Amino acid sequence: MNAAGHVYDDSNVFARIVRGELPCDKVFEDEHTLAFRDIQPQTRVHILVIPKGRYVSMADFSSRATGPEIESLIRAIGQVARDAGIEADGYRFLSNHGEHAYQEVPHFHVHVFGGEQLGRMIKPPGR
Ligand code: DGP
Repeated sequence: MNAAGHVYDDSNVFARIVRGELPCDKVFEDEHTLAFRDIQPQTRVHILVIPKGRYVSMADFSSRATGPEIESLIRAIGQVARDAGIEADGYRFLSNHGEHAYQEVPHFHVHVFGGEQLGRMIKPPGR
């Protein structure tokens, strides 16, 4: 358990990508951050931006990450959107945190969606 009370699972798929044990379609990398295409894209452009550090979720990252790690991740989101050519028409970035948001991979990640009309914000099931 880390200082924020989160248990990081080193066998999660993004940990394995960061360690180079699994391949990814990389679009950006610097000292702190990696970005690659989602394996099951939900929009024409669907990129995942992740810290290289061992952070479970937004709660963990926002409470424990260093300033340079946070700056790198935020700048990377903007950079991958620019590089993917989706800045002018617009894009959406979001992060699923925990059970209510259906977070599947327990390594903090930000989705970047674009390349088409995205519609309005997602409605919860049944509403
Ligand atoms: P979330 O539900 O927010 O935890 O989203 C997890 C995303 O990760 C989902 O869109 C599919 C993607 N994903 C899962 N496994 C892999 C993988 O091995 N490679 C890549 N590139 N993406 C993956």
